Amino acid sequence: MVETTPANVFPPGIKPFAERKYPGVICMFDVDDTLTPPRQKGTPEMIAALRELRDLVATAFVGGSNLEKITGQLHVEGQEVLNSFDYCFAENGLIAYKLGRELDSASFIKYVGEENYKTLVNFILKYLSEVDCPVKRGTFIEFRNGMINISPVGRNASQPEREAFQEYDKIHNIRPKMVEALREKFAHLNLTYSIGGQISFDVFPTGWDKTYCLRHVEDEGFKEIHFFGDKTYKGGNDYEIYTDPRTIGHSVKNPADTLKQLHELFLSKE
Ligand code: M1P
Repeated sequence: MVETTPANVFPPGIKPFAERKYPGVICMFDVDDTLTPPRQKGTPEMIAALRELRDLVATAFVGGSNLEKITGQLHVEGQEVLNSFDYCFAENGLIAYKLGRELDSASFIKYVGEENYKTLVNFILKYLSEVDCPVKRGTFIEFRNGMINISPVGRNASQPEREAFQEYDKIHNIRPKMVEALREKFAHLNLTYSIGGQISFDVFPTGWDKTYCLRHVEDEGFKEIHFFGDKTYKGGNDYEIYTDPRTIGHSVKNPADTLKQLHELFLSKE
């Protein structure tokens, strides 16, 4: 059931934002290659650091993936991911939780309409049938709430198959070429194409990038919104939120670098 949060109801043991060491500060994190290796689980060290951080500032993750994948990556035994962060944002914030309660969201299919969507899917499937890559697996289009995700190799690819595709794509530019074709053919739909991972790209209405999640934290009046991400370069899926005037952007190389920067900024100041 979708509920809006009329008031802050903090779970037992979680301090209200105003009682944390840095009230008015929130740290938001991309997931893949910022908190965890791509599509893999976070280390115990990272999970412990995030728990410690939550005592000092408000915390959030903002991933492009769907909620199931992200919670799988951040899950630790005996701890519900939705209760481990103050805000949880999947699909760029189109799926949103605050203090474990689901917030209202918009939908990709309602935005584009069924007829346009069918035309888009048919074009994509035809295009992919003519693309060559080292192997092909299943689930070439993943339909999500706030976006679709398109993968030429297929989302069922194993880890070695993912890596092989990524290397192949660096040489053959399968994804950039496909994005160009879609951009040209579907200009009227006002969509954004974002290559955020190893084997796929996301497609969503323009403006529904990671800055979308910022509307969910507006009512708290945070004075500093720190965002940490690895794909902060133009064209990367962290670029818009990293450069947004409402955030203080931190570009990281990998999860180890995120930990290093967190220690410099907040944790070692304890
Ligand atoms: O979080 C970054 C991206 O992670 C996945 O990409 P890939 O499977 O290509 O590595 C996807 O979930 C994608 O939507 C997401 O943006």
